[in-house]
Amino acid sequence: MADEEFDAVVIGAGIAGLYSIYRLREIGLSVKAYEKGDGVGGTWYWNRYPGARCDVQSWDYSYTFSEELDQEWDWTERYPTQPEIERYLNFVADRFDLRWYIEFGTRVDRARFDEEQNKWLLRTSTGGKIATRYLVSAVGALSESFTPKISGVGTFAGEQYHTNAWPAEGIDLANKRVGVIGTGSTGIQAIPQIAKQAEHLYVFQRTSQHVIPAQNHLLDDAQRDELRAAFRQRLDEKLSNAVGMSGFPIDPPALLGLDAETSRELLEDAWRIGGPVALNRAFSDTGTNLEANKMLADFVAEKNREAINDPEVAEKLLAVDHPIGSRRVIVGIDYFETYNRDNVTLLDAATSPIEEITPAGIRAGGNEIDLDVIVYATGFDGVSGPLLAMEIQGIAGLSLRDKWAARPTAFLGLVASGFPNLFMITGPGSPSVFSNVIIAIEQHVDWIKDCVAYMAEHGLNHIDSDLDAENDWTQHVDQVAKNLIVGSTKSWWTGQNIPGKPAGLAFYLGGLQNYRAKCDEVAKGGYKGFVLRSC
Ligand code: NA7
Repeated sequence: MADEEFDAVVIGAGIAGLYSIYRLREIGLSVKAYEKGDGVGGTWYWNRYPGARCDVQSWDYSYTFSEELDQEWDWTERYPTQPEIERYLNFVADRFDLRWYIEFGTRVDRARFDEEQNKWLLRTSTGGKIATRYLVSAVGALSESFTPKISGVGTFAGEQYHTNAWPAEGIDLANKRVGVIGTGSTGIQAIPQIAKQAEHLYVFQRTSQHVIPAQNHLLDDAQRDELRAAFRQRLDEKLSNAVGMSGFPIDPPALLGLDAETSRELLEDAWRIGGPVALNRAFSDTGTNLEANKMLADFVAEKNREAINDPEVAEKLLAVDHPIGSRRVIVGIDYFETYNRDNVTLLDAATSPIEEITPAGIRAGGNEIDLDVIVYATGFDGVSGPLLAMEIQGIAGLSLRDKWAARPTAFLGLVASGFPNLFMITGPGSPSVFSNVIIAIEQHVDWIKDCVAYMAEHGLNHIDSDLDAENDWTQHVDQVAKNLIVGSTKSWWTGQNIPGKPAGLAFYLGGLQNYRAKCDEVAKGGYKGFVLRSC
């Protein structure tokens, strides 16, 4: 017997969870959200490491469902910091009275679909037994952290932290020897800040990265007013392009087609603007043509080289083995300059791999580095990881882990066949964080809300995806990616950052606008590809 029953349960109170509560309440459902953290924010609640900020511009990384909200909120800088985004999400929760529906400090541990009742039965970490007709996973794509299994980890005498579980009160790094493992987006944000605090910082870099300086800046009132006035125009722009961002170049030229002077001028212009969108999207061919891609990568390396004093260090930092954009392009702030500090040492974890953790520090390439603190900036078991962290059991007792043993799949990234009435936001095969995730989330949630409303209107209460439709969609996801450079390198985008995880592109790369059109077409066609019925 369930203790409580709802029309819809939302798992997570981050960007997706908050918006789901808002929309599902709007159509009159009884809604409850469970959130393992003690506050709202999801990713932006947990990732409190020094330097944490979003690599999407603040005015794009904002909900669009309420123009009033847009007009009322003041972003202070171009790329918002974690504390500011957390404040924003708290503001949203209060502004729309959403907190009331959230049970904090409560993890959903198990979810079992009961075919007889046509309901999901949940068990929470606080012992709650909950029944719900619809289950909405808003667990986020990057909420299950990954820490590599390194022998001796338990013997270390100092402190160890994953960036995703940074204590809210901070860590005193003064007079400490700190080792950072990992140079993805997180490491590259954290390293300059940790370097300012630590006695000495050792960076264990296994793969060097393409990094584009953010050219971050504060926003003044005039800029904010301009952004506010252009709300509608910016929204139209976000809805019309592949990545859900405004100010996106509409018809960029091919880099290979330009004479040397013009291409240099455009590259320099994009560099001055900063951030990945300006450079990565300034040309039509850098995402598909390896020669054009290399030209762009060479330009980025040449510019970054200017920031590094020591040519040997520069070589290690800039010898990137993968095309630019084939994994997440990283937005940096003072990253390369940090290696000019006397208290920062770059270690090559590719040629001298980390062998073990010892009581005194890290042994790599035969050398032992003495440390007081080890920071794991080693990323996430992306997209499927947070879902599989729960025990989810669908039709005929099939576990989601077994269903996804070969590859995580779901029709449109929304519903995995055999797991009816479980809607996934940013699920595998959706555009998810490949685009501006807040716009992707709004699209997903709006679609789910419309679908549930349609079912109610038509006396239906059970939705599953058709296995053939799901398989066709997965094939389509792969087909779309075939000629693209993006996603062609091993990373968390392909699941290959996790030993033993099945490889497979986690995202639909065909563009958010095209994905939206496909979802709308499916809905208009009576939810073709889904099986809807009444139980
Ligand atoms: P990422 O991008 O997955 O980066 C993880 C980093 O950790 C990356 O540099 C890895 O090197 C490194 N890593 C992982 N295991 C090891 C071991 N055993 N030894 C050395 N180095 C290791 O995660 P982030 O948190 O930085 O970013 C995730 C997303 O958050 C990002 O894409 C944005 O969307 C926001 P590798 O490259 O695998 O050689």
